[in-house]
Amino acid sequence: MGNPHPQKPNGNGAVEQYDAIVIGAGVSGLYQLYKLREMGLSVRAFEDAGGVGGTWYWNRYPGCRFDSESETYGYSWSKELLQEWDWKEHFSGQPENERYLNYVADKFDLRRDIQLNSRVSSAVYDEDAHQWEVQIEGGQRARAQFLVGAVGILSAKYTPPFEGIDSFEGLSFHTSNWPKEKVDFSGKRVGCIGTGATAVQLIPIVAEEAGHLTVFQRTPNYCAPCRNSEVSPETQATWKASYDEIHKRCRETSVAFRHEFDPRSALEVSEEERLELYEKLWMQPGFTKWLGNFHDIMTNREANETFAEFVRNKIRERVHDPEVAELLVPKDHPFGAKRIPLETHYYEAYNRDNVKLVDVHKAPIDRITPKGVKTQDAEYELDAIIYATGFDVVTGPLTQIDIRGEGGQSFKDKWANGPRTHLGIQTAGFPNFFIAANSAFCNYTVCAEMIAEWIADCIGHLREKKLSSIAPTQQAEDAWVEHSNELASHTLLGDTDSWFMGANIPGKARALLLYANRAPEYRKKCQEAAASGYKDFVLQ
Ligand code: N01
Repeated sequence: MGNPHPQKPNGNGAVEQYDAIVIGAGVSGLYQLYKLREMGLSVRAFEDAGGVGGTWYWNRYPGCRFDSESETYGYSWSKELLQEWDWKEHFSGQPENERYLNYVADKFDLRRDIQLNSRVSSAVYDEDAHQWEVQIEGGQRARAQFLVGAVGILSAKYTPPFEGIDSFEGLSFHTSNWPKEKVDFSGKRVGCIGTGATAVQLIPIVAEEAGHLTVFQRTPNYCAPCRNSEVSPETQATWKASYDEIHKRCRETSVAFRHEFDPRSALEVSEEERLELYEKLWMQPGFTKWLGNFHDIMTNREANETFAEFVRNKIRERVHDPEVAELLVPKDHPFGAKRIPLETHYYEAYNRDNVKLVDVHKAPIDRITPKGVKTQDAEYELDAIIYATGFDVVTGPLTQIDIRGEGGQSFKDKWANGPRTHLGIQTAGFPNFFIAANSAFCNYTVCAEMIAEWIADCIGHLREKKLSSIAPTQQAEDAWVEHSNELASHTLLGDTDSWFMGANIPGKARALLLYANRAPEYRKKCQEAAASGYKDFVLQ
């Protein structure tokens, strides 16, 4: 069953009826749509963007690429797809990633059930009918028994509410809403606000092109070399011959990457041995230096400090001006308590004559003026401002939709102090509403696939048993929140102001937004919940 004109929103007032509605056509949404359709459900995916791909549609800024190894980020669920797709780079760039997800949409004929340019504004649960009714901006309405929010965790962009922001006479961009056409910065005076993972990818490229680049940094990060390279035909062939093992490995490691923590403590080996490992890790691509490091760098401040200082010295070696280098060296938080930006020539950008680093921790941004950025001690005239200022993570993508559960309760109110779920997937009082986004600390696709499969199995169970709804019990949800907080308390994450803690948005409640357990443990808990016959859920 399908809408004959899925690209064209229907504004005629009729309410369309489906078995399931998926919000979002990114990595999670595409697979969820595929899974549910395979089970014979009529499904409609509503996607805000003008194309599929989610993150890889919106984030078109120069330098945007995976920080996961390409061979572990691609979907694992189709052997045919795995054999057909050639990754060009070890850390594939946005254009290729967007092409990949379009290829998937075409190969599995997903487009006929995806309606683009359709932003879901509200979703209301009808308790009598056990159905969700969603409204699309513009007035279109659709109903379904099951609603899946596949909206991602890093999709609600955040721009600080600087005074005067609309008065700027030059060009402005948020990195997560980057134009499709190439932006020409040549000869221009460009400002970049923010130095998170996004800015770290973008700065070296814009620095090469712009007449002048001013970087407004509030907090420096521990950035580690990405060491990206092209994939040779031999490596491609090896991957294709060993995808089963690659995916098996990803399912076994703590973080669902090919890396695994070293079981030794950083403090139990000699300094020489420690440095030898650090140098070895440093030379390797990707997150090895984080996720292949001594296990206790994430839990013990003293152990962490041994590697943090190693990274600080690497930064000092690369930046010529010692004052600039010291500004780029993080001292206020442990290594790994924020996501580690992977970089290519990031620190060298600050050795260029046309790049200036401005410390907006010391003198914060006061306002945006028609001519540029005014900090508390100077004004910077600019032709373009890039806001690399991040996202309202995990909660933002869902709370910006007016979701109403049993008794008309507001999802936004329920999540006002942080996410409240059981297993990260369902929330009490919102039956048949599933969250298909990987909010655990692990490789995005690997965990997102597992979650989409869990949701599909759960819906299959309901249909088989002829049940009309499922939602976790309040006790199960409370226990899950407590368990998540308990796990977080054994890490160094809570010590740091990061998006992991919701601390990047002024006024946002402080709570760990991701589930800090080992990926296999998380999978086991999800499997046990289903195997128990969903005993922690209310089934009707
Ligand atoms: O966002 P961020 P991001 N005045 O929140 C600054 C993923 N990702 O888009 O640190 C001045 O990390 C803010 O300063 P501070 C990845 O998971 C993946 O860079 O709050 N500055 C910070 O420097 C990543 O972690 C890839 O003091 C202000 C910056 O803006 C996540 O997305 C690539 C400010 C925001 O950094 C988010 O990264 C890119 C203000 N008022 C991103 N407000 C891959 O490689 C904010 N800032 C796959």
